[in-house]
Order: sequence, then C-alpha cells, then structure tokens
Amino acid sequence: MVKRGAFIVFEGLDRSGKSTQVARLVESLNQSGEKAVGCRFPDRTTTTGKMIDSYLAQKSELDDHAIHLLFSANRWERSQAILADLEAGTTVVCDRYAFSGIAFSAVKGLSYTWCQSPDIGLPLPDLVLFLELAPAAAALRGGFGNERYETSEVQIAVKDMFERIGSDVGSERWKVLDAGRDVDAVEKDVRGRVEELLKKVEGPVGKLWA
Ligand code: Z5A
Ligand code: MG
Repeated sequence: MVKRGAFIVFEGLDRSGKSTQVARLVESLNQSGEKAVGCRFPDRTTTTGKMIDSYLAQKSELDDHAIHLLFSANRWERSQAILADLEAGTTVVCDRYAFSGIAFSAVKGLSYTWCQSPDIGLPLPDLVLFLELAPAAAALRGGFGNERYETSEVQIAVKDMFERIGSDVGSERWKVLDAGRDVDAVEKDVRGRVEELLKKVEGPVGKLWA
C-alpha cells in the first residue's frame, strides 16, 4: 500500500511569507524525492474564486455570510482533489485554509461557531504552520495593497482571532513559527518540522472540526 502524503497548511497575516514558504517547501520536497504539490485558497481561478476575487478587489459587495460561504465552497470544490493527491502519496502544501475563513469573517462580527460550520468535514491538515510576524515588521515588507482587509486594524484583529483558532486546533497540530527571521532561516525551521511530520504520517486523513 502507498504511504499517504501529508496535508500541510500555512497560515499567517498579510506579508508573513506564506506564498514564499509554500513555493520553497514544494520545491525542496520534490528535489529530495518526496512528491509534493502546492495549492492556495482562495483559488481565484474557479467560478466561486472569480466572485471572491471581485469581492476582495472591492469591485463587488456581498453580504458577510454569503462571502464566507463562497470561501468555504471554494475549498469544498478542491477537497476531493486534495484527498486524491494525499491517498496517492503526494504531500499537499496549502497557502491559507479554513482558519483564514473563520478569522476574517469572525472579526466582522459573525458567530465563531457559525463560521466553523460550513467547513466541518473538510480534509483535516496534519500540520498548520502559522507564520507569526509583528505588524511593524510586516510594514517593512512594503505597504498594504488595495484589497479588502489590507488595513492595520483588520490585521491586528485577525491576529487575535488566529490565537483563539490555534488553541482550538491544539498545539500538536498548530505550530507558531517566527516569520521575522530571514527567508532561509524560516525555510530551515519549516523543513525540520515537516521532516518530523513525514516520519509519523499514517492512517486516514481526518475531518476538520468533526
Ligand atoms: N481570506 C478570507 O477572508 N477567507 C478565507 O477563507 C480565505 C482567505 C482562504 C487573500 O489572501 C485574502 O483572502 C486575505 C484573507 C482572505 N486577506 N488578507 N489579508 P491572499 O492569500 O491572496 O493574500 P495574502 O496572503 O494576504 O498576501 P500575501 O501578500 O500573498 O502574503 P504572503 O503570501 O504571506 O507573503 P509573501 O508573498 O510570501 O511575501 C510578501 C513579501 O515579503 C514579498 O515581497 C516577499 O519577498 C517578502 N518576504 C517573504 N518572506 C520574507 C522574510 N522572511 N523576510 C523578508 N521578506 C520576506
Ligand atoms: Mg500570499
């Protein structure tokens, strides 16, 4: 039987280096002979993703509940493909996931448990690497863009919400990494934690919030 792949998620605030580390990890795993693919949420290429993209770009308005459900649907659309990759022995490295979904919606005042519910049963990550970066350090990486949520007020509120989510997920699965170090140092830390994980991944993929 093929050993299943690991499901690894990167979370963190704006400019914490998620996309950089996802790309580096996928490349280094493939170079060392481990099959790995990247994915990202929102996936702006699908029909729901195009609606999300328009909302984030502030070209359209949507009710807070409706956009939350679209972000969740965007993950469900991809969930069978993620499971298929994992079962085929490919590690999946994902840039944001359902934890961003809760964090950004709950800070707008939606109920935390309501925010969790549409994602119940999605593939459960084996490891969540939360890239922690002080807002002042993030600011040195360039100014905010023009997308919705790219303000310091939202980012600070979201950071607090991520702390609550991390404690609900539990410290076995949710690891906080100092993202204020240089890119190579963060990558080395990530790689060490992923090597530990790959030794112990076994059994069926779990279900989120189930
Ligand atoms: N959202 C939501 O509301 N609900 C949901 O369910 C989901 C998401 C899934 C779009 O996210 C928005 O959608 C997001 C949450 C919401 N809103 N916000 N904020 P996105 O993923 O498309 O965009 P983002 O992740 O916020 O921004 P980003 O710019 O892509 O950040 P990043 O991926 O973490 O950073 P990066 O691109 O790797 O690096 C940023 C810059 O810093 C770049 O110039 C790098 O070269 C540099 N960098 C990276 N690492 C370092 C280090 N270690 N030192 C120095 N410089 C570095
Ligand atoms: Mg990114």
